[in-house]
Amino acid sequence: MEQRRKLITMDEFTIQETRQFPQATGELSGLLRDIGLACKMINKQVRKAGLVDILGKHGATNVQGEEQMKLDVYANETLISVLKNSTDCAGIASEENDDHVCYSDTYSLNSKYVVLFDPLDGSSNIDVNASIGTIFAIYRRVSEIGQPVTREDFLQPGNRLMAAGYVIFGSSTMMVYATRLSVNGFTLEPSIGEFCLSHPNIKCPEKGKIYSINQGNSSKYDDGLRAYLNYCMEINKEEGRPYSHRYIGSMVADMHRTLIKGGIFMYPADTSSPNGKLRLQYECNPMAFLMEAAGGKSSYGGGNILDIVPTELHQRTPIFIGSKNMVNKALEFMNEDAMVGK
Ligand code: AHM
Ligand code: MG
Repeated sequence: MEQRRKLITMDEFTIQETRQFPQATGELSGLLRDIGLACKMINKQVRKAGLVDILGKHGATNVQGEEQMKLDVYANETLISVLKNSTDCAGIASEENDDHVCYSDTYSLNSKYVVLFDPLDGSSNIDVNASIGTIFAIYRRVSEIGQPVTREDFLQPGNRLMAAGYVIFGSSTMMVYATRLSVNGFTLEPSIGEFCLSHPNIKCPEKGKIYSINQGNSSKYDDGLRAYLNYCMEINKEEGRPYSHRYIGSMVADMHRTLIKGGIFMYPADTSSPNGKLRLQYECNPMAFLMEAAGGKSSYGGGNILDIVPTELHQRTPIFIGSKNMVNKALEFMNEDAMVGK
C-alpha cells in the first residue's frame, strides 16, 4: 500500500523550485543543503550550551580530554569546513574573519558561488538562553571561474544576491531562506534530522504593530527618529493604542518576529556609532533581501540597503526594516527632520 507522506524536505523543495529554471545546474540547491548541514551541526552544539556546568566550560578540557570551543568559534569553523568540502562554493567571507577565504581545490575553483555569513549572531544571548542564529548570503562570483575568488566577489551590492537567509536556534530550529522567487521556512524535524517545509511562501504583513529598537540609546538618536519613537508610544488612530515595543537584542530573533508578525526593526546611527552597529554584508543585506522578497521594505535612512555598494568587507550601516507602512512612516519622520535641519 502506498503511504501518503506530508513532509517535504528542504532538499526536495529547493530541487523542485530550481527546476523552474531550465538553465539551473543544481549548484544553488547543493549550497543551501550544505549550509543547512553546517547549521544542523551548530544546532547540536547550541542545544548543549546549557549543559556547560556538566560538560565543562568553554576553554576548559572535557572528560574526553578535548578542549571545549566557544560556540561562535565552533560555528565559524564548522561553516568554513563544510563549505570547503562542498563542491558548490568557491570561497567565503565571515564576520569572524578579517579577510575572505579562498578554496583552492579544483571543484571549488570551478564553482560559481561565494557565501558570506555571520556564523552565530547575538551570541551574547547564549548565557540567558535567548534565541540566536546564523545569517548567510549567496552571490554569484564576478571573478573568472577556474581562478581563485577575489575581494570584488564579496563586495557586491545586496541587489545582486542570488539567495539569502538565516537559521534561528529558538524554541525550535528553523531555516528561512529567500530566492528571487519566494521566501520559505523549514523547521528542523529532529527525529529524521531534516529541515521540513513548515512556512511556505512567507509574506511580511504590510501593516505592523510592533517596533523594535534599543530604546535605551534614544538620547543618542537624532531628533527625527526620537519623534518617530514618540509617535510609536502615542495612542495610534488606527489601533486605538500605542504600538508594542519588543527587543530581544538578537537580530535573527527580532527579524524573525518582524517577518512573521509584521513590525519594524531598527538599528540606527547614533552619536557614538555614526554608521550604526550592524554589518552590511553579513547581517543587513541578507535580511534586506529576504524582507524585500517577502513584500517588506528596508532602508538605511537615505535609500535602499540593497543599493549600497560596499567598499569594505566589514562595513556597518544603519538599518530600518520590516512592514512597508512602518518603515515608510519612520522615514517620513526622519526625512522631515532632515529637511528642517537644512
Ligand atoms: P554580534 O554580531 O556581536 O552578535 O552583535 C549583533 C547583535 C544583533 O544580533 C543585535 O540586533 C544587536 O547586536 C544588539 O545590539 P545592542 O545590544 O547594542 O542593542
Ligand atoms: Mg552579528
